[in-house]
Amino acid sequence: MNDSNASIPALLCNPTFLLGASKQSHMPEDVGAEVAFAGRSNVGKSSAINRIMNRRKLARTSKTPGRTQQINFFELSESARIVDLPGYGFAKVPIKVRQQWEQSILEYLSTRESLAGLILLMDSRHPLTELDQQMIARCKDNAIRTHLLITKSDKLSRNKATQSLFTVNNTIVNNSENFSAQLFSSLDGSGLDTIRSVITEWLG
Ligand SMILES: Nc1nc2c(ncn2[C@@H]2O[C@H](COP(=O)(O)OP(=O)(O)O)[C@@H](O)[C@H]2O)c(=O)[nH]1
Ligand SMILES: [Mg+2]
Repeated sequence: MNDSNASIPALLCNPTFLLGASKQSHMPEDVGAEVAFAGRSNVGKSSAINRIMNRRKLARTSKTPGRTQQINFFELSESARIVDLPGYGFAKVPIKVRQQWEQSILEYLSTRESLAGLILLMDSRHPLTELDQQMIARCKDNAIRTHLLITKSDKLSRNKATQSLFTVNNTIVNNSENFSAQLFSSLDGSGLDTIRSVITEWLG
């Protein structure tokens, strides 16, 4: 599946890299609205951001997990941004560095006024890992509207993918306010329309 820019909401058509911040004082001014992407290292955050905005190399993608260490901001308009949070749970990174990333994610989630909602990616083959559950708990603590993007669905049969979504709905979405979920694949583009609508609705 290859979509032309024509099928993309106008807001998502002209993203530009704004800056990467390793601490709060380096972040863009906390005004307007932003949608942040979070998830385990290597889950496919950068690929999803690129696919959603139909850009090959907007967010860097990597076969080497743990490369994105900063909080990366992309500008969509004067008052709307997309944020790529550092991936959590990458085992090969020294524990101190890992704790720093995790701390910066938590700080971002608990303080960022312009955060309109979080897209939390989970691997469809094994959603709701312990770290995912911890992240979901933080979203609940901070009353953050959260869309669970169950990705790499191309790696599963349709039946298995549906089961994965069912599990997530049953475990989280049906018992919690502010949560929604969908299947997605950056590879074949399935679920693109839905995720684009969620983002534009949140930013609009
Ligand atoms: N099959 C498949 N592979 C994917 C998908 N999304 C990402 N990948 C691959 O997973 C690896 C990590 O992706 P990346 O976007 O860098 O993950 P990030 O660390 O969360 O930003 C790369 O090798 C991607 O090509 C997907 O939907 N399907
Ligand atoms: Mg990345």
